Amino acid sequence: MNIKTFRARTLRDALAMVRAEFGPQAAVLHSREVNAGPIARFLRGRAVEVAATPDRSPLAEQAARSGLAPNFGLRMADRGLKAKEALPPQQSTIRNPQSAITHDPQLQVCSDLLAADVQPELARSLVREAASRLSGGANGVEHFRSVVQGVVRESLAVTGPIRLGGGRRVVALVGATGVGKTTTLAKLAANYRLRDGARVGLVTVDTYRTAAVEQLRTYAEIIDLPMEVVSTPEEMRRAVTKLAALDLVLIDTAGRSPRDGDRIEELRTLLDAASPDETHLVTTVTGTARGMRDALERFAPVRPTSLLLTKLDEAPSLGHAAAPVLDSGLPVSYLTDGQSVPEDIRLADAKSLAARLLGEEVA
Ligand SMILES: Nc1nc2c(ncn2[C@@H]2O[C@H](COP(=O)(O)OP(=O)(O)OP(=O)(O)O)[C@@H](O)[C@H]2O)c(=O)[nH]1
Ligand SMILES: [Mg+2]
Repeated sequence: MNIKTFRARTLRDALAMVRAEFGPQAAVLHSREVNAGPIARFLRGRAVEVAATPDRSPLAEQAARSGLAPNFGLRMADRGLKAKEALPPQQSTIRNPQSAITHDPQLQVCSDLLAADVQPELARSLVREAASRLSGGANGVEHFRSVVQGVVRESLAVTGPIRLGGGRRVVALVGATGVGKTTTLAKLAANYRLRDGARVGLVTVDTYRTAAVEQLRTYAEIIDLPMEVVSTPEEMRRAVTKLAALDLVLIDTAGRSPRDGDRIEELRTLLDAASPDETHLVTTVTGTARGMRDALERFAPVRPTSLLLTKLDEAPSLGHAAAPVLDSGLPVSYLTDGQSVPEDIRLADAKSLAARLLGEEVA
């Protein structure tokens, strides 16, 4: 399916662009207001984004005619696109997100993906791939949705739990400031110590903000774990050697701004001295797709082996995270969904994560 996004100051202008490019048969799959906040609107002006396709299926058209999808699947030729007629007055206020209601499985699922903030390129390739697997067509929207989910599941790797038993395991958490590294590390430490009875030690390289060291020390004391504070590669080597008899050594690091190249280099040198078996890039899903891609790119020098997604409880939808997660090529390790230690952490499960990345609510 060919889908393109058009951006203009008003919905009317965006629809005119759709029509100019795709002709009168175009179907609008999704629209949303961008710069919705007052500040963004003040700085950049109001803007509307419309995703449309020139591919019209008879079913979508039928749905549009039946009034099921008065805005989406709109056959623009019928309305002549004379602004006011093309859009009933109540549609001048666009809710965000919106999804079409059509009877065409491909259009419906695509529209739902866009409404869930899945990036248009990804939505398009998922729908295309799913359609190519169904030579006889989909048996309804839910069937098509499950095939799309299957496509995502296949390209979504998960790590499984940190496995102990083959000698001491060294696991480092890295990531931007405030994403939840220390809290997550405490959750992992508490679970491995209290639930599995593993011998766990902590190392922190959080040297230039004593408050952060104290945060980890408090957890170390509550859970009753040895903790080392290091500031140089040499100290890191010594600390890891000192904790050699343990089952699991968890390394907390100071948040680095993804833009701070020097500090990432410093972090790389420190971590190299510990030779971690696993390096989890901790990323919050409360930000934007661009922020996630940025973090992935900037932290590449520390060679993360997995992605650990935090603050799922604060994100209304994970659709925006689908493209960066899948494009990263990294398996996902854990998901966190709250501030409580040790409860709010779960092992990533490919099936439910795939569903959530496509914007579905999973209990
Ligand atoms: N809602 C929610 N909050 C979380 C989650 N994980 C961590 N937090 C909160 O996010 C804030 C920052 O957490 P930290 O663990 O200190 O983050 P950090 O990455 O160690 O931060 P720096 O060391 O400053 O880089 C704290 O208020 C945590 O309670 C989560 O899964 N959900
Ligand atoms: Mg921290």
